[in-house]
Amino acid sequence: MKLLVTGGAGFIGSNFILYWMKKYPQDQIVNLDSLTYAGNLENLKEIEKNPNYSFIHGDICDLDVVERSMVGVDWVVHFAAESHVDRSIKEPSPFVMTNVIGTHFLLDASLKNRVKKFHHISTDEVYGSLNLSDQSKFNERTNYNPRSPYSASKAGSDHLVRAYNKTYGLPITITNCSNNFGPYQFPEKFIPLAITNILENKKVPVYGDGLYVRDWLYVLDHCHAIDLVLNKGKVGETYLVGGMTNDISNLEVIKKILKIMGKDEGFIEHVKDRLGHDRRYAVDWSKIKNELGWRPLHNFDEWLEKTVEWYKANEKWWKDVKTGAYQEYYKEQYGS
Ligand code: NAD
Ligand code: TDX
Repeated sequence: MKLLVTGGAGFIGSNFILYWMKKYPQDQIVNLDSLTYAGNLENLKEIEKNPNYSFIHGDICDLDVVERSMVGVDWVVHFAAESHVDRSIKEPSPFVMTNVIGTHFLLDASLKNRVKKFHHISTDEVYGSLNLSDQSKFNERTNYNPRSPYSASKAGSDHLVRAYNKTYGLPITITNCSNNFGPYQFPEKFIPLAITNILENKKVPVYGDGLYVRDWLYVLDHCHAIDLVLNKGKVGETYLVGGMTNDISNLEVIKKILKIMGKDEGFIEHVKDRLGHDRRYAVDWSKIKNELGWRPLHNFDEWLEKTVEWYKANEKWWKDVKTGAYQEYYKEQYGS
């Protein structure tokens, strides 16, 4: 089996490649990644010399590269995206280019090369925002209601993927997953930003009142869900993936991190809110549980602690990415 993984140098993509090569060592993986600020080949050091792994440095918006990457490919697993909501608010264009146009090019090439499966990695954010007072959760029948340029571009990509199935019969599956955390997450996302700031003795910026709710899932549980959908999922279907049963606010998350790291709440700094900030995400993951037997195997508190340990043990990894361009981004986003 030969897999083309797009965006395999990013957070979830690199965890997926490491997971897959351990579990299915006979498979070949081609990793197509343009190495934006979020792509880091350091994540894949332990498998870079494996003869079943190869890397193509290229953009999914470059049709020639995409065509070249598809040769002999059985399955496409599509992670490549611009993924940070705050960046999408400042500059939406790269989001539309990569997430919509890039996905479109991949779909065309997949059709032309008769790939046997195209799995698209998407997000729960396409469903919009729930109320805090509400007990409801997103499910596969929830209407799309994206509210940021990031989620709108992901919604556009989801619609294209489904359209290629309905119109041309491309064998697709989609997973819409909640917020992931774990090793190799770029430290501009909330959890790794918090951990690395505290390690640097800096305050943690919390947007607005901090009562926003996210559904958190350890990254390997997401990889396992994708594995099950690829191997057992029904063609044409969408599966929602989430990790929580009870709501947890950003303030509660940061308080847990501070407790794990032995610091007091003086590290919390409330800052200006994100524009259009989605209040609450909650995911009903009963379809993938009932149909494919998936459930999260990593407990949030335990794996949050292990994630803190990972960032402590891998200081060089995150210090190397928190350099020049990161500092500029940080200053612009949060002020000095
Ligand atoms: P990431 O930002 O860490 O990594 C994205 C990767 O894609 C990087 O390696 C980057 O270099 C690459 N890339 C970006 N533009 C590209 C292009 N034009 N051509 C080729 N490669 C390109 O993102 P992530 O957090 O690992 O997310 C991966 C996927 O999962 C995305 O599609 C995202 O929407 C989705 N997702 C993420 C989360 C989350 O919590 N992080 C949750 C649900 C879904
Ligand atoms: O400095 C911060 N302060 C803060 O309060 C940052 C960066 C975030 N936050 C808040 C905003 C959100 O309510 O924390 C929450 C999580 O923020 P992010 O880590 O930026 O994630 P989110 O916006 O929820 O989107 C993430 O989950 C779904 C990923 O980035 C997406 O790629 C994924 O699709």
